Amino acid sequence: MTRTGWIVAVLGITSVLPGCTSTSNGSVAGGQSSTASTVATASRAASAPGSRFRDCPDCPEMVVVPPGEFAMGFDGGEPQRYEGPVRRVRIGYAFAVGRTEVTNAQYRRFVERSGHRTTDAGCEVPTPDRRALVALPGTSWADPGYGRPIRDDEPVACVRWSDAKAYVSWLSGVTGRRYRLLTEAEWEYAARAGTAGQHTWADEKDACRTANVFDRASARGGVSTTYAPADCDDGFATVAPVGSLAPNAFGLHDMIGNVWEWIEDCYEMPYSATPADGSAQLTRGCERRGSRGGGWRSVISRQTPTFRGRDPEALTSQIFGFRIARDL
Ligand SMILES: [Ca+2]
Repeated sequence: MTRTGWIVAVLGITSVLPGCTSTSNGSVAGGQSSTASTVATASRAASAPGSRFRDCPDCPEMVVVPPGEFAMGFDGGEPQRYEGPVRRVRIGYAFAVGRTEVTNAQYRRFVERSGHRTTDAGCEVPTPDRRALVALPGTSWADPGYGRPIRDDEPVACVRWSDAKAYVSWLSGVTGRRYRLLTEAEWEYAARAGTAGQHTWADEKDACRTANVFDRASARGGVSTTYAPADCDDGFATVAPVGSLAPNAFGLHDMIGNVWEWIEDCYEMPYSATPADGSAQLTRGCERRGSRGGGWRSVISRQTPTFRGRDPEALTSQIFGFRIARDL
């Protein structure tokens, strides 16, 4: 695991944020002025790596991620799931990434205010013998089949790719800012936060410091699967409230683990003419969309920055949610 110098440089940066954007401690910076000087100041502050902001009191908290270059992918992977070839990607712009996955409270607000219609097809959960997945009638984002009520601060789950797209479209409308899903390259860049190689940790025993995975806590809590738990203990048997574990070097929580995160790209394997500038691949393999990062019930070998989930847009799964990005 290696880190580049500029990542060290962004750590610990705090900022005063622009206009009526609220800061991470909940206060409101600036007044109502719209003078040119205020806007310029705002523009500089908003692009400082590590800055946190919200575009409204109820909006997801965002973190500014710096431009950079990285080696994307891994020269290996499961059969039929090659994660390479490793390719150089240069993201020449700063952008903002949700500090956490989108929460149940945030998603509920969207549904209530927009009137968005969600699916009633049932959410995919494991069968009792854990050997298959079925859409369980009556389950939905409001009841993902945990056997208990959801918490507001848990990541929303059981959302389709199209639900995630509807959310960012709605949020863009209410804030006047361009919210969107992360591209596959942006997601991997943000998840790596300067780390290189197949994993974001040097040793599996360290995975649970930053990632809620299928682990000893899961086994202790009665979650059974057909694979062995990770050799660590994150303290959460199932889904965890967002931000419960340590952030990565960009200040982002749960990039690995907790819930899988829908991304913008269509799934093409292996990478071929995939853009190398951070933009999305939207022309090939669009019968499936990408999902990244693993989840609380997933095998540890898939909890990497390079493993590439691929699923139909209409899939709803108990372990699938999303994270958002915003242009600066
Ligand atoms: Ca866990």
